[in-house]
This record gives sequence, structure tokens and C-alpha cells, in this order.
Amino acid sequence: MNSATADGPATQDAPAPVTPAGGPLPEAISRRLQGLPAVRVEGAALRTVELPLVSPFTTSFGTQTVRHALLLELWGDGLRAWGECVAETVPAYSSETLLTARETLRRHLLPPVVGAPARTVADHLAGSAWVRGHQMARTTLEMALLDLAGQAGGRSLGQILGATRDRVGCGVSIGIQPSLDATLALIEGYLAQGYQRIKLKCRPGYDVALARAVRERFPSCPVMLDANSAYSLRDLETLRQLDAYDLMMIEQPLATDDFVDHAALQAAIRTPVCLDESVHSLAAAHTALALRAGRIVNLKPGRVGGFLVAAAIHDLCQAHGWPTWVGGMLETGLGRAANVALAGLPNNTLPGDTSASDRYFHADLIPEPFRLAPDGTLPVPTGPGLGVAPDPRRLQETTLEYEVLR
Ligand code: OSB
Ligand code: MG
Repeated sequence: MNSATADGPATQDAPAPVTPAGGPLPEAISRRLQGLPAVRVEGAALRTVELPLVSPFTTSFGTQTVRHALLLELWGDGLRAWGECVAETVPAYSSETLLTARETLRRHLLPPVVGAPARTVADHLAGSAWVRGHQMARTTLEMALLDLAGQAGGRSLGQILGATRDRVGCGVSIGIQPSLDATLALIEGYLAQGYQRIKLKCRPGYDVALARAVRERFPSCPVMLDANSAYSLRDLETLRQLDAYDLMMIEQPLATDDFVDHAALQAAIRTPVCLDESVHSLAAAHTALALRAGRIVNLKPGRVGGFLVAAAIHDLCQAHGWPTWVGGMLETGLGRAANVALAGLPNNTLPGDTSASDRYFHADLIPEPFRLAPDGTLPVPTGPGLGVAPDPRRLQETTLEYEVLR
């Protein structure tokens, strides 16, 4: 059945809700949700905030100077909860954008939740389980629901997800710089702050000389590269040359869907391949493991459709002996708090892209920014839910758009 609506062309009716909990959830997810109370969502608001970055961030697909983030605020039973969407303004890292995420949330993900009777997180999410893709939008809703239910039940996100440590080791992701000297100077500064590993963005033509220069200057520093899909197997000779520099790993050298090529590459080089973009679901993680398309997985909740799916991928990788670590998408303190909670899980044995607030912003959204300890760690938040909330004044200063949904 098709119907024309005021705010768009003919649209299909939404499929009947999947009941009662979207079919059987993977055990790794249902186990984590056990014991969380049902929650009522009385209202929701979407807001776009703008935070200037401390310095431009350049990857193989472009340069960012500000972080625009979509925040979801839910309230109910006297509580207020937050979700952060990691989609960017352009569909370069993934096919989602702030606009597709916003539209998916307001048209499809939020209507089954806002104003519904008290429900468990699983049952709230089941109302939109039919939505295909839009992982970043779905993660935003899941994050806010976990914050709400965590607050209602007195459990931190780390406890819900199964964190086993109270501090997590942190690395830092350095964008492509105008010169090698600029890169070396940045590395020196971050190492002095305590960061446990350095990730360098690379691209064809800015790779072997970069690795060589860094190795010469910092012989024993844990270093890795992130190509954001800039190579193909035609570049095998270049990628092979990187083996000489004792890199911890090379992240996402090939295209998102190139599992077979990643497997061929991993068989041809010594440097461990770490998958980022490729692992966009639990099934994709299965594919990567079965094909040996790498040896390490970067866990990003927004990319896989939620913190619970990310935790399930964590467990799967653990069972296969692949280390995992938690990536980042230049999150504000809200998303950072959630990422740090996920990073507390036991198989996250490598330092994550969970850097301190001042790596990204002069002023974060949360009143107490994340500060790096001299040993290169951040504390896993212990308060119920996310354990953090935005500072109202900072919200006001950074908000570009605000919309209440009822
Ligand atoms: O590929 O890991 C990536 C930031 C935006 C989009 C993609 C990536 C990144 C980073 C930054 O590398 C990680 C961070 O948040 O510090
Ligand atoms: Mg990456």
C-alpha cells in the first residue's frame, strides 16, 4: 500500500512491528539486556551541535575542521538520556549522513518508541527492527535507550556491556599533515602526553616514506596506519614494503566490501590487517573471520548498528582469537563516555581511538572533559547509564537546530 504524505513523495507503509522482540536476539545481546527495567519514553528531541576541532583532520577521503553531531535526547519517568549519532555531513566514511540519520530517526526509529507504554530496551528496539541499514541512526536510539534504562536500573553502560576493567589504554589518530616534519612533531607531543599508540592516516603516495620517517625517529613506538579504503590489490607492492617498519597493523587498506581481497592481502603481508569499514554488522564479522580477511577488528558501535552488536562482535572475535579495540568518530564527550565503556571489555587488548577531549575540542559538551592520565588511560565512567550528561550552557552555545518530537 502506498500513501502520499505531506513531507515527502509516496511512501510505503511501515511493516507490522516484529514481535515481541524482533525475533530471537543473539544470546550475546539478550544476556546483556537481562535485568534492565522497562522504561517509558515520554518525549524526544533531536538537535544538531557544532564543535570546532582543535585542528583540521585529514584522511584519505577529505578534511574536517568542525564536528557536526546529531544528539538525541529522550525523557521519561523523571529521567533524561542521551544518544550521539556519529554520522558525518558527507557520505564518505559510510553512506549515512547527518540528514539521513535525522530523517530515519524521526520517521522510522522514534515513532514506535515515543509515547509507548513502559517497555524493555529489546522491545523498544523491536518496533523498528525491520529498518534495513542506517546503523548510525539505530545506534543513536540504542545508546539513548541504554542510558535511560541504565539510569532507571542503577547500572552503568560498562556494567551492561560487560566491562572488566576500570581504565582503558588510549591511542591517538593523527590526520594527514602538510609535511613529515609536522607529523613527527605531533607524534612527539602526543607521546609526551602518554598516548600508548600512534595511528597515522595514510593514502597512496603518503605511506612508505611516512612509515620510514616515523620508525627512524621513534624506533620502538607502537605505530599503525589507517588507509580508509584508499588502496586496491594493484598496490600490493607498496603495501608489502610497509612490512619493513614493524607496524602494529594497517587499518582498512581496501574497499568496504572487499573481504576476498583483504584475505589475499593478509596472506601476502606480515603486517596484521585491521578491519574498520568492512565490519558493518555481526554477519560481516563472521565473513571476515571465516575468510581470514584480517587479524584484528576495530569496534565502532555506529558502524555496526549499536553497542550491543559491537559487544557481540567483540565476543565473536574473542572466540576466534582476534584482538579488538574501540575506534572513534570524533565523538563529543557523550559518545566518548559510551565508547570508553565498550573499551573496558576484556578482548579490547589494544589501545583504542578513545582519546581525551582536548585531542578534539577546546571545550567538550560535558562539564568534566575526559583527561588522559600520564599512563595513557581514561577512566571507564561508573555512574548509571552513560555516567555523563551535557552541560546545558555548552549545549546552548553549540546548538544549530533543535526539534522536539511527540
Ligand atoms: O577511520 O577510524 C577512522 C574519524 C572519523 C571517521 C573515521 C575514522 C576516524 C578516526 C578518528 O580515525 C578516531 C577518533 O575519534 O579519534
Ligand atoms: Mg578507520
